Amino acid sequence: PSETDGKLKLAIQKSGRLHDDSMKLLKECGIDISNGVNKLKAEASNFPLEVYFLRDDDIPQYVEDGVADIGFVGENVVLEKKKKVDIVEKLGFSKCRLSFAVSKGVHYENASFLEGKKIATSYPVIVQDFLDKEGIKADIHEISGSVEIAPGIGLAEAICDLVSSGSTLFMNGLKEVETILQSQAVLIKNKNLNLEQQQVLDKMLFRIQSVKKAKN
Ligand code: PRT
Ligand code: ZN
Repeated sequence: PSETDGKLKLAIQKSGRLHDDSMKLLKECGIDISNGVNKLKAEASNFPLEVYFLRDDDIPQYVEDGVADIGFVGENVVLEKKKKVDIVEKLGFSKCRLSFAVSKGVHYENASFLEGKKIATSYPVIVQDFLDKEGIKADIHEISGSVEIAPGIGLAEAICDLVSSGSTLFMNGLKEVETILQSQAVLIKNKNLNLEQQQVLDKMLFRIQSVKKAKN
């Protein structure tokens, strides 16, 4: 991590499902972020924090490299990217699950259904880990979006995708059959924070925990 004037560098999503709740959490922690979000970075006016706005997929790498000291990102992304960062705190927003789904008419009893099948997913690493653990051999097709259309166009017999309400699966004639990960936004940190950076992080964590407690 760089040693610039004791400011902690936080990476958050530039736009998307995590962005608003990430900004809201900072606000609830009493941290005022001055400039708009069209910029790459912004500074807190009343806390030693600098905020970088990035694609969520890039956040684990930036934190591993120490370009950012900490980040707010989905646990699903942290596990998929397999970067060397520490998960410090669950943040309580962007809750979802990573699940297998099949066409609604298909009979699925357990994971052995997947043996020899084609699986479409944007999470090949997490899916492969699951298959290995279950001793199942299957053919993973990585696709970056619209995973839920794969069974309908004959690309795969099963998909593994993020689910929150379940309505996307339903609208595509699919049913959720197996959950392999419960996810939510988490705070990750670089493994080599110096004492000063760790102290700022501790101060921030204390506030985050107070915000979470107030909501329960
Ligand atoms: O541009 P950038 O790369 O930063 O963003 P992105 O498009 O990759 O990610 P984004 O903003 O879509 O999601 C960011 C994070 O939000 C994810 O990594 C998850 O941690 C979290 N999250 C929570 C979700 C969902 N809920 C979710 N429902 N991410 C995606 N979905 C999608 C899902 O893939 C499916 O297409 O929503 C659909 C299912 O939703 P339901 O409600 O119909 O079940
Ligand atoms: Zn992304």
